Amino acid sequence: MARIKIALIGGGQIGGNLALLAAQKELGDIIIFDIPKAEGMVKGKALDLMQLRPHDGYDTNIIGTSNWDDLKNTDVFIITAGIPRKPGMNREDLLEINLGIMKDVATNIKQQAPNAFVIVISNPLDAMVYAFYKVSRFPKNKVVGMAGALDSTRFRTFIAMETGYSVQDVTCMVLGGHGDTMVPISRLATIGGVPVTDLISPNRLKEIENRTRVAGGEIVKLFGNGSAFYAPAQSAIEMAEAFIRDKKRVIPCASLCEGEFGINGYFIGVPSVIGSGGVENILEFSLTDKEKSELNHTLEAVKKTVAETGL
Ligand code: A3D
Repeated sequence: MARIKIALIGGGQIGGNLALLAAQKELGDIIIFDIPKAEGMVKGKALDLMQLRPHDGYDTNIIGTSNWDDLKNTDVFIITAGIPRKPGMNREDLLEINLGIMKDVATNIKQQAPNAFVIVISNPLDAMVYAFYKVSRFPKNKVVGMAGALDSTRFRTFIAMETGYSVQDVTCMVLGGHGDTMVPISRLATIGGVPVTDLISPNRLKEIENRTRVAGGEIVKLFGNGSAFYAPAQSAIEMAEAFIRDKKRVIPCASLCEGEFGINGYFIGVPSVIGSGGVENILEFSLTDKEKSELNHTLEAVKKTVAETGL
């Protein structure tokens, strides 16, 4: 079988880490794509990564390019093209610039690889994945946004930090849009199967939920320039691996809802099954009245940003 071809559109902070993680997992051959002005940078990153391979013997090829023709028949795209936040900005402030970039990227991907599976990371996430879907007209199962995977791993981290127990045993999910209105579902969070609600006081849990909602901003403030990249990269790699290895992972992702959770026509964070068919299913479950109203609130925020795309 030929090796899978993975293209990273945008070779910046997240793009570089995506390349490293994809190489270490030997997910396939990797192409780091960026604009002509950044071609030297992505060629350099590719060469540096090529020289890392002999240590552990990763048999994967990595190239950098700004030529769309090199991306013909790519199997998996992960898109980070665009600009990240600066302190004081919210994700919606990125819309105008990143929308123009996403339209260009979607048009080119459609031309080069109409059957690919596409993971969008660029912000504002829920609107960017919607824009990619509208412009490319890809089937809905082949387009997904990475956000819930990251928001959930942040929630898991804070619960593990609070209790001192292993992150490995913390499971939880965050639904909704990738913004301050996201919905951490504490009711279903567990540590080794034990409900978190029995281990952490309601007030403390609320503080952890709130920290999760603004966790991206906490890092933006610390960096002073740019946003998180290690955990976002790993979150997207989990999704790409689920597709490439047909793992049927259940991961909160921005998937197109057509009636699920009462949502119609919007990409928003919901538990999604990812396998070789792309987003193969969305797992619906009963929400409490409070969770329903929080999900409606986050949906309104997503609708507002999507409306601003004019698509
Ligand atoms: P950065 O390091 O600036 O990398 C972005 C790269 O995109 C740069 O190298 C640009 O040159 C490149 N680029 C710009 N225009 C194009 C184009 N037309 N084609 C190809 N490449 C282009 O940013 P980053 O990697 O830190 O973040 C990338 C994006 O991810 C930003 O929009 C962030 O806001 C977003 N982000 C999303 C999450 C989510 O959880 C959804 C988390 C963190 C960052």
